[in-house]
Amino acid sequence: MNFELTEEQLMIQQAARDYAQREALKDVLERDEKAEIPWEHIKNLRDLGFLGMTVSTEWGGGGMDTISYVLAIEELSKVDASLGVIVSVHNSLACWGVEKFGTQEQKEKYLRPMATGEKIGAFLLSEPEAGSDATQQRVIAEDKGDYYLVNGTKNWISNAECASIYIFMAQTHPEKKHRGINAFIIEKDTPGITLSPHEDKLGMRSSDTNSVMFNDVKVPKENRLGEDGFGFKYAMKVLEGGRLGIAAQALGIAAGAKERAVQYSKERKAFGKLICEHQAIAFKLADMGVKIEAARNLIFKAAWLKDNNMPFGIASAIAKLYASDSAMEITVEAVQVLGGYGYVKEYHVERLMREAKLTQIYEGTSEIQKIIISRAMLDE
Ligand code: COS
Repeated sequence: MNFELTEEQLMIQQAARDYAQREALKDVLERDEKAEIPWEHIKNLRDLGFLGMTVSTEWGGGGMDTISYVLAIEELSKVDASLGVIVSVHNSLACWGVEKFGTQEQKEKYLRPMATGEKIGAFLLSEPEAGSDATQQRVIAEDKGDYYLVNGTKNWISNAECASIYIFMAQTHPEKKHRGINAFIIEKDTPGITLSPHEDKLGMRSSDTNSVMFNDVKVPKENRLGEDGFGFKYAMKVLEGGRLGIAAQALGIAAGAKERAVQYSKERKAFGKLICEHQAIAFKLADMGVKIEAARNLIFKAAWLKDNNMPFGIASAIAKLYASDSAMEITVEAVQVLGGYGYVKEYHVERLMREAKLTQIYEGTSEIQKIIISRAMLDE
């Protein structure tokens, strides 16, 4: 077992840290306030190679490993989890599945521009009545011979506005239930696709989240990903990697809050000494440090399994569950350490607390992760 990061991994970590601390931090409070898409940062992240970083060089991507990827997401999310999720959804939910299951033609047409970050991707699975129970797809893709006719609504779609390529799931054979679902890839500007205004969210406010409506959208047959009826499995496989990105995002949020709590506790005095010298505060910091270390190790293990082509779905569910629940606990405690200052925007920890909440919800709630983990245990 080797816990040392390689030189390349350290370089990527440093590049993400530098960008986050030097550039993203400057206007993060304004982005949170205005809830606007961070176009300038998206462009910069593309130029730095983070959008498409895990796609193989054969398709124009960065060819980086999953360890580098989680390190980058952690560093970005320490400062701004909205940037973390844009990078995560693009790499894990959009690029990875197309690279793994797409045809050569699909890769040439859609993966190549996503691999360089020229085009951003989004993943459309959730629907008003199909969230945790993703088998209940109501968006219909009617087989019309050489094309599919798609109708229905997707919601809670991250990157819906900033993306121009959509990977979406739809039901083709309702009688076959989840085995009738298909996955497709399509350009957002295809006639018949419209978006709702973006959601006004509690946190991750500059990451765009919208509903997407399909109204008689014609999708060519060759845009189906995988065999007929492979869509549900496609979504489940892709989410295994997505959850790892969200685990890293949660870790970043937690680590960002911990750093701020540690710093504050070394500056603030109460009862004649620094608050870090009070056991009540020091023990909170210790708990934060232990949870962060544990989360990081779970994430590294899942990433290592993925990089070594071993099954990583359960490890990724464990990492996401633990990292996101820990992020929630740690950010709440960080607000407590900062007291009144923790409750105002200028000190960042209240924003990190708002951001942490979403990591327990999207790409499979904490309860869904427990279903996955417990089923695997019972199957052993
Ligand atoms: N990889 C490949 N196939 C998988 C899979 C995985 N990780 N997980 C499940 N499947 C397959 C099963 O093998 C089964 O296939 P067959 O019927 O052909 O044997 C099929 O999918 C259905 O599996 P299962 O019966 O376990 O489905 P459930 O309805 O019980 O749901 C969970 C399984 C809970 C894991 C799934 O619904 C889930 O992940 N839900 C959360 C979805 C989510 O994350 N939503 C957020 C959207 S993105 S913001």
